[in-house]
Amino acid sequence: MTIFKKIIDKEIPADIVYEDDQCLAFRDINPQAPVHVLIIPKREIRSLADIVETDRELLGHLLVVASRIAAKLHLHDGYRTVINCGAHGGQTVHHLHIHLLGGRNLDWPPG
Ligand code: D5M
Repeated sequence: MTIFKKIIDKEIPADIVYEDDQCLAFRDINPQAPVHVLIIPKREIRSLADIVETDRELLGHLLVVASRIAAKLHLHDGYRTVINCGAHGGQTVHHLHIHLLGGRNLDWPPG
């Protein structure tokens, strides 16, 4: 079980900004920008490498939610969404999550 599953189950606290039956969004504990939110499916999926065709609707929903949260948090000048996958992608928590970063000018390319 990952730390994110414990957040979903409300066993440990998080600064939740959005929740519905399929997903949860909360502020990253180690923010890399003024706004740094993680959007996660409630169903346990390890990474983007583990998704299957039937996850299509859920993944689309996560992106719709990311867009809505960005608007709600006034990221009118833009923002970035990132999915780290596996060791080379820098994934440290093995529960699929979308990073939503904004509130400053973000560098490109990432390190
Ligand atoms: O990103 C995993 C992210 O998860 C990383 O930015 C820290 C964040 N994190 C880890 N534990 C917590 C808790 N308890 N609350 C909020 N955020 C957390 P990755 O893409 O896997 O490197």
